[in-house]
Amino acid sequence: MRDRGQGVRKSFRNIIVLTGAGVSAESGMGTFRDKDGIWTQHSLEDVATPEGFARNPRLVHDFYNARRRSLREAAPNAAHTALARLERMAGQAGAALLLVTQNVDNLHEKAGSRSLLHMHGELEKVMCASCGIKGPWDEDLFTGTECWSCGAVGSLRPDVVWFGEMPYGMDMIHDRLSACDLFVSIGTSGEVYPAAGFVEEARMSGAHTIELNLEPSANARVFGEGRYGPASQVVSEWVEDIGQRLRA
Ligand code: BV8
Repeated sequence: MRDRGQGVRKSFRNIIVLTGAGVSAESGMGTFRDKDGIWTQHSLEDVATPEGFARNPRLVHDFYNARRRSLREAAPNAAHTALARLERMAGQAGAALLLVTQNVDNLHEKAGSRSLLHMHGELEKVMCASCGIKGPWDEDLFTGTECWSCGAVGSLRPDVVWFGEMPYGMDMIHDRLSACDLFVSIGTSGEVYPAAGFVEEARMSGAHTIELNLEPSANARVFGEGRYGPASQVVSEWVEDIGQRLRA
């Protein structure tokens, strides 16, 4: 397909979108490393590691119960709805799109995204450390809560990936990164691995890489393109642009 005077216009066939806490900031969900962020109020080691959970499960349950409760009031913002729109436009254009989120909230689902992978797990899911069962959970969790399957007491934990634990879906993510021609990172500081390394993998596959963030992230210089400002604005504008290229 030829651009008007800008050489061959590439319409994208394999799109990967990575999101972080910044995409949910305007929905009232806290980010981690911004001023007054979650990690300024809680010690990451105490509430987001297996060791912290073993040391003080009550503290960890209180931390996640508060975030699960705040999720009930949260609604998707324009960035979430724009990404759900992008998924539909990509489908109509015969392009594949995978949305990988580091977020444990359910705002992408609420906005209509379906091709979605929660690599750090989900706030509204729990798993039993005794029998391994996993399931939906949208109320408070306590050290005395009994597993509905094996009856163990105190073995239920949030189904989220803590530091030192293997993120979910890594095989699929690496497969898709090796074939992607467009990689977009939205609302993440680029401080947490392996997610922060995805842009390098995408570049190695020859993908066009873009960062959409409030401000340049730790690995901003690795991206081919950057657009900065609140996600509700920057993501919506970018989806409009890409939508035209997909329809071309
Ligand atoms: C792994 C859980 C290996 C749920 C999270 C030593 C020991 C062990 C591991 C390590 C180590 N050193 C390094 C590591 C690796 C470690 C790591 O990267 N540590 C960092 C801190 C250095 N990673 C891990 O441990 C990972 N696992 O490596 O396993 C392994 C191998 C084999 C076998 C077993 C294991 C697991 C990492 C996952 C940890 N869990 N969350 C929860 O409570 O949420 S991470 C946590 O950080 C969240 O998931 C969050 O999504 C993630 C990343 O943060 P961001 O989303 O980027 O949020 P942040 O606040 O940082 O930034 C927000 C951005 O938004 C900013 O840029 C801001 O400008 C922007 N923004 C703000 N407002 C807006 C906006 N943008 C747009 N619009 C706005 N309005």
